[in-house]
Amino acid sequence: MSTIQQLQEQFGIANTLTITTHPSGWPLIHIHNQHASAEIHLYAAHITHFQPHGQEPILWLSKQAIYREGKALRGGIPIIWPWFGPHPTDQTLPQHGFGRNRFWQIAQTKQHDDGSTVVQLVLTDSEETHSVWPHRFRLTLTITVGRALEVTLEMHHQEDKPVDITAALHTYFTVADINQVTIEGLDSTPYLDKTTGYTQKTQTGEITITAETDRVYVPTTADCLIKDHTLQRTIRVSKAGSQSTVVWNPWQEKAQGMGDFPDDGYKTMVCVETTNATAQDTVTLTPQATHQLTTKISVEPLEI
Ligand code: TA6
Repeated sequence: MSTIQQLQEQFGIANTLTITTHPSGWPLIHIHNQHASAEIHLYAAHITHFQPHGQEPILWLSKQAIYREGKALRGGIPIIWPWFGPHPTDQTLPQHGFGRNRFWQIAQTKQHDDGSTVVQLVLTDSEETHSVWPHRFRLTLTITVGRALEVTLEMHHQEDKPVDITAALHTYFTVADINQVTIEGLDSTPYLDKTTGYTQKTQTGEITITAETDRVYVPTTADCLIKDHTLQRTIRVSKAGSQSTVVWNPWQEKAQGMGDFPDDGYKTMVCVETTNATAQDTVTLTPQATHQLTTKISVEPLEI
């Protein structure tokens, strides 16, 4: 791997993008432009921070996140790929695939005339990934940091036979007080309730979180609005290339059971995930095909 100095020389952007060593020893990209600040680890292509100027941070990152190779960071935007949840046939393989616990490489960085900054990271197959998933691929994550944060996961299948993919941009959002949050955009949408053994239900009205919540809404391509009545702001989550949305909060007991999650952390976070997560919305990549999964995150004033 290149040294931090080499990465900085090759990819740094004066007054905007620097690459330093995080206390974990891993390379960390810092962006500070006219619109926002952001931080991105090369480990897992993990965006751990996004904050438009004048706003509280948008992404939630656990104070107890574990920075250890092979383990996913708790918070930010884990890249779930090429399977969502448990592996469909082999329970010995890690939950949520392997995109979120490998080092990625920087392909390019650039500055746009509108003041936004782009970072492109790649992960390709290797002998090591073949031991977990025997397929050839190229993943490209394009991150645009402007007034909004736009993240596109492009998956290029490099084989002669089709392959099935489920995936997620498993975004953890910061909220001031989960009791003062409503999530709009999924009214009348069917969902699978993972807390009751994947039973099929239908959403009525807005979502409020008052207990463990783990739902796959499918089908939906709608924007979600996370309305934070304490911070008086709305986070809009728009998406493309996605037919499902996952809403997750572990609540008290599950939070206590996770070593990398503060006991009271569930009060200040909620995941609203841009996904293709079920048999119903699995993406089948034909030979040499490409699929893009995009999430766009922006902040608006709260309108009730
Ligand atoms: O997306 C929701 C979910 O699949 C939940 O079921 C919950 O387990 C969460 O992701 C976190 O999973 P992780 O493997 O990161 O602990």
